[in-house]
Amino acid sequence: MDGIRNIVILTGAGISAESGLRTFRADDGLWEDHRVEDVASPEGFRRDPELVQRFYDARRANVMAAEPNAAHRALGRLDDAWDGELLIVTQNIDDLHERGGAGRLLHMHGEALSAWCLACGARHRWTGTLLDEPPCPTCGEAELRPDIVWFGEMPYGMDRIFAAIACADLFVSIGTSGAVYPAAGFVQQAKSAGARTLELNLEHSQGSHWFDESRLGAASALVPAWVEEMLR
Ligand code: BV8
Repeated sequence: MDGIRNIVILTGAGISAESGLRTFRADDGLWEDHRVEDVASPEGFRRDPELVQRFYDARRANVMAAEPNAAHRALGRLDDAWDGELLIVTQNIDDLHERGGAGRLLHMHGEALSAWCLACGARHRWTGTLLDEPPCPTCGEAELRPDIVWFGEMPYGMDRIFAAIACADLFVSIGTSGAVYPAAGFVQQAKSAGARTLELNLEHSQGSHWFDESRLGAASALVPAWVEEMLR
């Protein structure tokens, strides 16, 4: 794709599905077992913190047991080799992009392997559990919550994301249903910034009509092929 210097890539649960991490809206999706507002909202956390801590302790254990797949590794190769601007914006809370070699990465919905202290505001890499209310390593208070952006909360890094989209030549969306905002609105912003838009997904997403091109299939096949094209 000639004339492309600045790339923004948005990823969702679909890119980690082949690593064994459940997506949200599939028949066996995460939201099948839990009402979103019960486990992924500040209100739900106030109402039943044990339910929420148990939910994310299980997600954290699943993330640590998972391995990056060919799609994560291909984006790691692109990140190494691409000498233009590149930003991978992920909605995923897993660390498979990092383990796949990506560095120019932003977790807009937080990270499973991070705990946030509500008493002192410190954030800590966390691989254990939070259900047992461990003390904060900085202030000692037992006020740690998952460092996750819940519904109704402001996503992380919005300024950096909007700035990257404003000067993007190419916007690529991988493995996302386009159901959750503000992420689902990025393709429109990219389009109005004059960027070319490409979707790589198992099926058409809710925002498919905004993309110049949609390639349907598994991320582990589509992403390495697309990266090959970009680095040719
Ligand atoms: C906010 C962390 C104010 C938790 C998550 C405008 C209109 C309507 C509603 C709103 C609006 N603006 C805001 C809202 C409210 C709300 C929202 O969007 N509600 C929806 C339900 C309508 N948004 C918010 O509350 C956001 N905050 O708005 O704050 C604000 C806004 C702007 C600026 C300032 C302030 C916060 C939302 C974040 C919530 N936290 N995650 C956790 O992970 O537990 S969202 C969570 O759900 C994910 O992070 C992700 O974002 C979303 C799930 O979507 P996907 O990742 O796409 O997964 P899904 O299962 O849906 O789809 C998978 C896709 O992959 C499918 O298409 C499938 O075909 C494909 N696939 C499957 N396998 C493969 C594959 N593709 C390729 N290969 C495969 N193998």
